[in-house]
Amino acid sequence: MTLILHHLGQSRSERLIWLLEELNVSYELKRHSRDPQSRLAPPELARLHPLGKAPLVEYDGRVMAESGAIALYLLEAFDPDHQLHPAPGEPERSAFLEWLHASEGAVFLPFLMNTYLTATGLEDSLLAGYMAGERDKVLAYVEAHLSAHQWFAGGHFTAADIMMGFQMEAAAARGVLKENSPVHAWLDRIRDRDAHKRMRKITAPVSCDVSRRCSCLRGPEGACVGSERSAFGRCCNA
Ligand SMILES: N[C@@H](CCC(=O)N[C@@H](CS)C(=O)NCC(=O)O)C(=O)O
Repeated sequence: MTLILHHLGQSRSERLIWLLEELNVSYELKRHSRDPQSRLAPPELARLHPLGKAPLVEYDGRVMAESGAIALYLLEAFDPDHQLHPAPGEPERSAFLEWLHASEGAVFLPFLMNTYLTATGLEDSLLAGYMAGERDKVLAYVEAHLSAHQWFAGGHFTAADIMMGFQMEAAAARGVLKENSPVHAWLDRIRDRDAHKRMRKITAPVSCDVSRRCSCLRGPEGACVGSERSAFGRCCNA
């Protein structure tokens, strides 16, 4: 039975490519491109799942959405020895679960809102001020945690690091991390993993010069008309 992962360029589906690479599971990757103007997912995804977002996984006759839920599902199916997810009752289980879910919850929201508020010219609004405060609080928590622990679950690399990776790489690329932030050393550690390197090769857009940083050229409607600086500082036209 083939496992199919639907991947959208520059999206959270990177997490699941990385996880599947860590697990050494064979899978089929179906790539989808964002609409160049709206940056939304193409209609093919809405034909598979009502929310029409990525990632989506097709497996065992089912279509599943939500990166965190998919990650747990894949771990239950393909990580029987609990190499990447502490078993119930293990001491690192609670931190593993907290960070696995915080990546889409407490951590993601302020960053996402910040992007939307800036894109719509509301960066000086009351809401933007509140969200900046939430983002700083979240980052301070992440930094305190990574000052005391090598990995998000504690002493071992787990899928919680994979889930947090997408957000922390974006934070680094946007320049919101302090120079002495312990997140930098953690980023070095995750980027040193073979499966992460394979994921980066798989996700690099074809028209992307990964060594060059570009600025986004915006047209009159604010839409990107030229090379766009992606969340990871790469130059992408895809
Ligand atoms: N909470 C969901 C979020 C899914 C989501 O919003 N995916 C974005 C990509 S990062 C997407 O598909 N955006 C395109 C769209 O909304 O049309 C998850 O973790 O999978």
